Amino acid sequence: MPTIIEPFKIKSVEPITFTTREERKAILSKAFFNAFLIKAEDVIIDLLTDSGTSAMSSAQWAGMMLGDESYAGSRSFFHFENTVKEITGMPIVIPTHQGRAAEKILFTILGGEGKYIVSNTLFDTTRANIEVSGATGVDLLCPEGKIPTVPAAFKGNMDVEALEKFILEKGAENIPVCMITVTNNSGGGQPVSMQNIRDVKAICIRHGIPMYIDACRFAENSYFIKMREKEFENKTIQEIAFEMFSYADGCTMSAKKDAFANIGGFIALRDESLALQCRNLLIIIEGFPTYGGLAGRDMEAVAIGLREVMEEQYLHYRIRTMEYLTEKLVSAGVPVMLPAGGHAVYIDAKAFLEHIPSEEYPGQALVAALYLEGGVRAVEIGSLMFGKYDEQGRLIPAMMELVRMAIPRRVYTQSHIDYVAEIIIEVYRNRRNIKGLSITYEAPTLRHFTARLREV
Ligand code: P61
Repeated sequence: MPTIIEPFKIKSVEPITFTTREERKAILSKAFFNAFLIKAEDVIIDLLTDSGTSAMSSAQWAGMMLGDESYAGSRSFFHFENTVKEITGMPIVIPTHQGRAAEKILFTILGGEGKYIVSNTLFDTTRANIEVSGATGVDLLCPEGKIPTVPAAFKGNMDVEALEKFILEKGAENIPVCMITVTNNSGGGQPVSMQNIRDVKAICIRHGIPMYIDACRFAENSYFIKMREKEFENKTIQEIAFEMFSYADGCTMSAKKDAFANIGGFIALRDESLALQCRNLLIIIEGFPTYGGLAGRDMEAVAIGLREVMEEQYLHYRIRTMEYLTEKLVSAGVPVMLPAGGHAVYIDAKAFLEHIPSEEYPGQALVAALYLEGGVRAVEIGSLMFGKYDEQGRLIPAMMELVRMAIPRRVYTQSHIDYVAEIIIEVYRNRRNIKGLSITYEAPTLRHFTARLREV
């Protein structure tokens, strides 16, 4: 089979600045071993996130010029609204400036003390918005999703038995929403099957609980369904996505992922009275309902990107990138999440750095080592991001200690990916020399963004 090539040509480029190891050593300690505190200019390959980092297409850039910046009733809003309606089948579309604003609005209304929001796995901003409302976020991931190195087709699935049990235990009246994250970002970018979505929906209907989708990576999830669920092999991505959304009462989306936009998001809904409450809050914290914190040009970019992302040639290349990097790492013995996820490659830092306990943040130690070795910036998804303390102040570690290398969409070429593999493999060879870290400063919520650490 011929090489699967990038399905685009490069029209505009951005230079990479190179640093030496000595320089990176100083940069790392100035940034308190926190990759979020490193200047982007000091990064060679930036795999911190696939969020807002996509290269836009020439069609999107052209759309930006056509953006209608009217305060009310902008033409760009109707383009945006119609596109979301067509893809999701949902009649109500509320624009927000990014995903967490959609979450903030939804959970301010639906959350609150004594409530539980159940999920396969909530991403950190979703969880934070739920917890800020006073509600509790509950992850009910299928057992196979919790073992990084054992492959399975749909490791993002929700544990339906656990869901049923949880509802009976806490009472459906205390569970305002069940939210499925597609793909499951915190659990390795793993997909959720259509069958699982149907099963979860059936339970939700039985108990009168609305089901929502966190749709950031809906197209990547749809592609996995096409590849792995026989029933869908001849369906288009549009058809699969439409069916997925057909089971949902609503969704939130950060358009910074699968819409190839640098900013943007939305809530899509079916319930008019909930929409009214959402819009009232939107006006206070985001903006008028026909722009919700976005410029007209941003809404154009999102509308165009939402269609581009469903092109199969693109998704084929996109998913292949993750597989390609995963294969290289596996052949060198590096412990990675299997199978490859949709937007990122996840290293199992617990297995990579067996000598570093969770209390010394092996994921973050590996993030620091990757930067030092080759200027590659990754993100920890482990006990720094999700760890909590018990009453004695001891760390309650996260379920997994992962390091995510998120691949920005349409940004890096195969040689960049080859370089990343070489750096990881070199770090793996010298892994015994890596030291654990301890926290010297942390914020009360989402501490990983601003935490300061030092070597133990
Ligand atoms: C990411 F280090 N994700 O993956 P917003 N749901 C889901 C997301 O993946 C997500 C949001 C909601 C990011 C950005 C990010 O601690 C971090 O548009 C499944 O970013 O508000 C975002 O969408 C929120 C990186 C967010 C982080 C928080 O890289």
